[in-house]
Amino acid sequence: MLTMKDIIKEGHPTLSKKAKEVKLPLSKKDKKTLKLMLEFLENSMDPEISVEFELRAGVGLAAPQINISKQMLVVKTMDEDYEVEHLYLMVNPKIISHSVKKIYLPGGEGCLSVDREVEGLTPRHQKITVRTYLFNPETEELEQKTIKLKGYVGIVVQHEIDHLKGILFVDKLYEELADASPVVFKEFIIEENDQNENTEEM
Ligand code: UDB
Ligand code: ZN
Repeated sequence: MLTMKDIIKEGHPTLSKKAKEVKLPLSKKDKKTLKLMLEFLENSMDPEISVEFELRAGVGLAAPQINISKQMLVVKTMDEDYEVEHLYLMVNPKIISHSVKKIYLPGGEGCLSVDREVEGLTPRHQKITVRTYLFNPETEELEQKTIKLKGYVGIVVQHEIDHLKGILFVDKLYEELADASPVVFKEFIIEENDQNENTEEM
């Protein structure tokens, strides 16, 4: 299994390099890497395993972060309404179009490869269209797809694709973003209106 020791940190040259395109069909090793990356995200979200191995709760991981300079990434997260789970094991992803409108995480981003508190906001496209191969870890099938993503999940995918280009979120920090909107999470709204706590509708 992967632990935080396997994740390289800011300053490591691999994090600043453009990752290489993956040759298809996928090798056994590349399939193994994708599955290991998914297992890390799952372990990091498991209440017991994450505590035992001191894993930070990860929503996305790119292969360069485990010092494999190839265009592979895994994302596993909910959308901002906690309604749909998004699971993507991407190979050779490319953003083929995006909205002009920008968004950002109001608390700023973090990164599994950045071990310090960083202040500042990172602008992201509100909507992206990604042309990619998607790997199914159960069937081991690889399928070329074009997927449209928006909001929080779109931010996570843009953060991971940046890793494939050798870019860290700390390279794109702004004190304020006048031309972008904050992503609003459902949970945050409920907490701010505590007279409505525990109401089912809304
Ligand atoms: C993360 N996790 O995995 F909304 F249960 C971040 C870290 C850096 C804080 C571990 C995260 O945001 N977890 C999270 C978020 C929730 C609910 C929840 C857990 N990444 C991935 C990364 O570094 N990939 O390279 C950083 C994110 C910041 C913006 C997008 C990715
Ligand atoms: Zn990151």
